[in-house]
Amino acid sequence: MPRILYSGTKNASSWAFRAWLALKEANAEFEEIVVDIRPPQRFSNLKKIAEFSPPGAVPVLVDGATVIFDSLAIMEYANELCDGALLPQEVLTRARARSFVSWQHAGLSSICPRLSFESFFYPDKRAMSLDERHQATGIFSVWEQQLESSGGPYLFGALSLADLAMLPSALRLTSHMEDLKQWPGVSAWTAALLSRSTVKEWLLDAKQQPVVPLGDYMP
Ligand SMILES: N[C@@H](CCC(=O)N[C@@H](CS)C(=O)NCC(=O)O)C(=O)O
Repeated sequence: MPRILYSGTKNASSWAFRAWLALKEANAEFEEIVVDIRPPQRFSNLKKIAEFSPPGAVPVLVDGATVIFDSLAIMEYANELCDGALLPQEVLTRARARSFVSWQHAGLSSICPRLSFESFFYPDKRAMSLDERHQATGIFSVWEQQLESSGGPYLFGALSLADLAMLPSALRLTSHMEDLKQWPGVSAWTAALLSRSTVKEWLLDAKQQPVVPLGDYMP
């Protein structure tokens, strides 16, 4: 039975991006159906998703007769499909990697809704407020320390779900900073992620989509 990922508009759905990336990096075969989540069609499209998936949101993976909803569940399933290759093998390191995934899944910081995933694709970026800059630099310091302790190139050495979960936030936060001189590890980490063929494939498509404006982008 086929495996179908109901994904989202590529320059608007960071949750779909995470699930899609995990499946691709696990070398899992799947068909993709992109659900247009831009208003106004967003509402009718998501209503159709709600007919088979309780949250009525994307991403959703339909694997045979099983509906797997929520990006985190799909990412964990992708990891199992590749025999755990997307999480560290050592139990404590694995728990720590899951902390990063959970931190992101729980919202990471109040900066994320204000600098949405869509804003990464805006040709003109607004300046961050002092509070946003403070929050962003706090997150950068955590990434920098983690990269230092693992030795890189990814948060836990080899690529893991932690990198895939954090990538959309890393893109929007780094793209709003003038430079990353203070965070050489973060700079190398984002470059390593951006050079992966899976990431390139999603972003190439995302950059071809019409920009999705959000009214609350300007402070
Ligand atoms: N916790 C969910 C969040 C999914 C989510 O919010 N998806 C957005 C698109 S990126 C959506 O479909 N929103 C519709 C809604 O919330 O009604 C996940 O990780 O999959």
